[in-house]
Amino acid sequence: MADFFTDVSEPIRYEGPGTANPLAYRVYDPDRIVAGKRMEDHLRIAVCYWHSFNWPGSDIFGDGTFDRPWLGDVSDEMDAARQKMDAAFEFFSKLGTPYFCFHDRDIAPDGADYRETLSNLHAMVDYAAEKIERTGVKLLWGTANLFSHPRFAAGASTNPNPEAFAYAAAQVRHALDATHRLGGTSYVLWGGREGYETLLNTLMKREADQLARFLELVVEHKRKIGFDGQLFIEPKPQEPTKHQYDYDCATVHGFLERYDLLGELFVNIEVNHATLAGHSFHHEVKYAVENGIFGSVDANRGDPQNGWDTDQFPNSVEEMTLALHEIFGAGGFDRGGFNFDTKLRRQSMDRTDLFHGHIGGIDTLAKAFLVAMDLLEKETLTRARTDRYAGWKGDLGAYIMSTEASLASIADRVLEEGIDPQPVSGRQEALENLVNHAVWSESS
Ligand code: XUL
Ligand code: CO
Repeated sequence: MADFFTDVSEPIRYEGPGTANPLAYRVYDPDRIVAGKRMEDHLRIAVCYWHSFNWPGSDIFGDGTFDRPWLGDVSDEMDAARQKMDAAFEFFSKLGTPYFCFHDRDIAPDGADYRETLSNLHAMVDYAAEKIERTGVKLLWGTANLFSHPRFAAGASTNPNPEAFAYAAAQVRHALDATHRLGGTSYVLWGGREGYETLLNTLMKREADQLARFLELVVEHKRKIGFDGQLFIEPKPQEPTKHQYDYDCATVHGFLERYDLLGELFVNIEVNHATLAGHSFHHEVKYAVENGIFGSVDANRGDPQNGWDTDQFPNSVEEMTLALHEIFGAGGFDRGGFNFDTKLRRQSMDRTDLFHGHIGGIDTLAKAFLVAMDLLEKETLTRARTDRYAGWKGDLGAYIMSTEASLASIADRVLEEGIDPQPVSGRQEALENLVNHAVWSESS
């Protein structure tokens, strides 16, 4: 089997901040022990199949620009799928990261009918199982592509046609089985078409009921096959549809609560989806962690000057640090991890650019992780937060939260005790400085 990534002959290694080698990690040091655990086991980094190996660098105005020989000759689609998988596993191994993620259609082409599609999938899952065995690269999560084919133009589970629901159910059944077989630690549901283009033709409540029924069936199947991984919903407000039902973490949380699915499904938070929803990534992570629905992360970044999903490689230590502070402050990942749902710019056409993108993103993440762990160890933000709410631990705070209190009894206490609250500083700038000091001084 010929190598595709010939500029890189060995796995990318940690060489430390002083190295001049652009194809080395300066911060990501898989074996470094942080808080009693290897960095690799904390971060659980995955490479995504779709942007890195399926996409030729095309956009809505132009053709593919990338040098991707495995996408070239598709006279035999299964041969092409095997070549693509050879390239993918070569890349995963050379990058030296532990996990990958895939959609069913990323690894196996559609057939003439569903029977053939399924047999393609099974053959490619067998091929992937061999690769996993041989390389030691593991599966973080699998998912089903329920958005590319025209049959899903009006949605998958939320489609007005129950046949589309059934087809989507069949795909998820087999994608979940494949994930289980390949030892995946979780499974993702991203509802790219689970939304509407116009309300003029949409029964919104009916579509929500269908989506909930779909999720119920997935949860039931997960139990039936003994898959002990976690199920994740990936929120995104819009794109490709005008409005998606899994808008953001709070919306997904409300939905899970309404349909009695809390504890069964968690969220996979993508940085650029958070910003499209008008939030910061930090906000989405904090909401999920504090409400018990946090699961996993799709690491990337958007461009603040445009309003679409640019899926760029993360390069802001600060943006990542604040979110990682919440994740690792709450104990880190269970079955999730950091999946690089990232794509190169269309002009980054060389195969080696794929290494540069991932190496920079992974070092950014590793640096943010070290800064977050430093902030946590020194309790810089956690102590400031606890102190700010300390009053609630006192007599008045406890009384208000107890069932003894009423609006009238609280009002009486204000009069009797002469309660006269004095405003205190929120210390925002002081805290911002402390975060910056940690970013600047963390010595990796
Ligand atoms: C789309 C997106 C997807 C999901 C998996 O914006 O993020 O690639 O991560 O379907
Ligand atoms: Co994603």
